[in-house]
This record gives sequence, C-alpha cells and structure tokens, in this order.
Amino acid sequence: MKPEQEVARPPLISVKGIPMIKYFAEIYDEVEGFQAHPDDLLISTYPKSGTTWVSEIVDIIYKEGSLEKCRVEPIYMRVPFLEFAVPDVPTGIEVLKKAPRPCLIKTHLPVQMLPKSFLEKNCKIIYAARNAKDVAVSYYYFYQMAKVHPEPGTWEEFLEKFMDGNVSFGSWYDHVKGWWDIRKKYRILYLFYEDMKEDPQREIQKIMEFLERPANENLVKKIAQHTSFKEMSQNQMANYRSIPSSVMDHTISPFMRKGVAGDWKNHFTVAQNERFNENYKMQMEGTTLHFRTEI
Ligand code: PPS
Repeated sequence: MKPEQEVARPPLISVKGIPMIKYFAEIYDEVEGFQAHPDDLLISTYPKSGTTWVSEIVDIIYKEGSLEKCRVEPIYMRVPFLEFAVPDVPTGIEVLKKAPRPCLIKTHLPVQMLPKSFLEKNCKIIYAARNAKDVAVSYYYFYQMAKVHPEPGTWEEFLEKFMDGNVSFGSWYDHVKGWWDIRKKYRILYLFYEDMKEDPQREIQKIMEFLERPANENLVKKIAQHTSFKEMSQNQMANYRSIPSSVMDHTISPFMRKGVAGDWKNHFTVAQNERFNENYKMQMEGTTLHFRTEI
C-alpha cells in the first residue's frame, strides 16, 4: 500500500455525468468492456443498500449451506467488486480475470453505466434497494470511514449532496428508478432491504427460487442465522475488518454499523425531514416504486 495521503480522499470524478471515486473512474473504460459469462450472477445495488448481506446469502446458497466453504476468503474475494480500484490492490477486473467463471459479481453502477454484456448475455441479476433516508445516513458514516471518498462535511452538508446526487455513484433516486424500470425486461430480482429485515427467511426463499436452488426449511433457517447482522458483524470474512485501516478505518465507524431500518430518525431534524420529503416527492414523481422508511 502506498503512503496514506496517496489513497486518501481525492475529489470525485465525473464519468458519463456520474460522480465516481477517482480510482474507479480511472479504470472505467476497462470496466465498460468487461465480458460477462451468461451464468455469472450480478448483485447490483446503490451503495449501503445491503450488498454485503445479499452477497453472503447468495454465496452460501451457491455453496449449498457449507459455512466452512464461505469462511475461506473475505466477501470481496468471494464476490468480486466489478469497478473496484485503489492503488496497489488488485482491481475488481484483475480479481475477476483470475476467478473461476461463472461467478458472483458485485456492482454499484447505475444501469446506464453497466457493461453491456451483462444484459446482452441475459445474466441473472439481483438488485437490492434500501430506503433513501437510511441509505443517506449509512453513506454519511461510510464516507467518514472509507477514505477513498472525499470528506463528507457535516451531516447537513452531506444530506444536501445526497439529494443533489453529488455523491459517489450519483443520484440514489435515478439509480433505484433506472434498475426498477428494466426489471421486467431482463432476469432481475428486485429486493428491498426493509423486506429482508422484516422476514429474512421469506426473502432468502425468494432468492433461492430465483436461483433455481432447492430450498428446504432447515437450509433457509441456517442461512438466515448465518447472515443475521449479529453473525455477520462478527464474521471476519464478511465484516471488511481485513481491509487496511488506511483505506477503511473501523475505529471511525464500523462497516457493520447498525443494520436496522429506521435509523434515519436518529439523524434527521424535523426541518431536514420535511425538506427531504418534499424533494423526494419531486424526484420520485411518476414511479410505481415504493419504499418503506420503517418496518
Ligand atoms: S457497500 O459498501 O455499499 O457494499 O455496503 P452495503 O453492504 O451495501 O451496506 C452496508 C449496510 O448494510 C448493513 N448490513 C446489514 N444489515 C442487516 N443485516 C445484515 N446481515 C447486514 N450486513 C450489512 C450495514 O450495517 C450497513 O448499514 P448501516 O445502516 O450503516 O448499519
């Protein structure tokens, strides 16, 4: 790893009008040309929406419930992050080049930036979405601990940037709507974090059906237990604690922070909530996509 100042907090760079982490932006051309295998499974999310949770669930499904097999590598090796890049660490593309294919792949790209080959090859895709208020809060803490992001500023300032789409991977509103709009045209399972919190076993069963994997009650229960927030926070192969602190500093805020629906209530002032709701109505006008901000 290079000295910390070389990794730390460069300004975002616009790619196709979307603000991106500098290092990710620098390799985007290579990412755009990535060739998917028809049987690769893509896990797509706006950041902080339950990517790691869904990834762990899918990995254990693929490994037919074997916890031992899941424990061999950290989640970012078991489910490579397509557009990932930081100095002196293998990029997502480099990891994928060495990975046995077909495989599981993570992305945060908005649909218009996804390498075309995923849709051309009709790959199965699981999209996980989470309500905007909890995403904004989770992202604010993540910006602080993951030093590839610029300084988030105060909560008030960050919330404004979030509403303006001036954060890494751009507008939450456009991201969730973009993926929602194509869900029926392709093989896309669109999940909600709040549904997973409400009834993890039901959602795991849904994922297994989508993946055409036989589900039985015991296996579903086992997966739900292994992927609970409590278990995953303590699981060194899922909690991102193996990333050097010059990149992710868990003493500022742990990656596995709270894992609940509705934490936004502890952060939004009444005035912020009113302003956010008004802006939300405008940005989400006309969509059939509906989120729950509490369960
Ligand atoms: S990332 O960096 O975008 O890939 O992050 P992502 O994994 O999408 O989101 C991180 C948030 O998800 C919470 N999380 C969970 N919640 C419930 N159950 C489980 N098992 C779980 N695993 C991760 C994590 O705590 C982050 O949310 P916050 O609100 O910050 O706690």
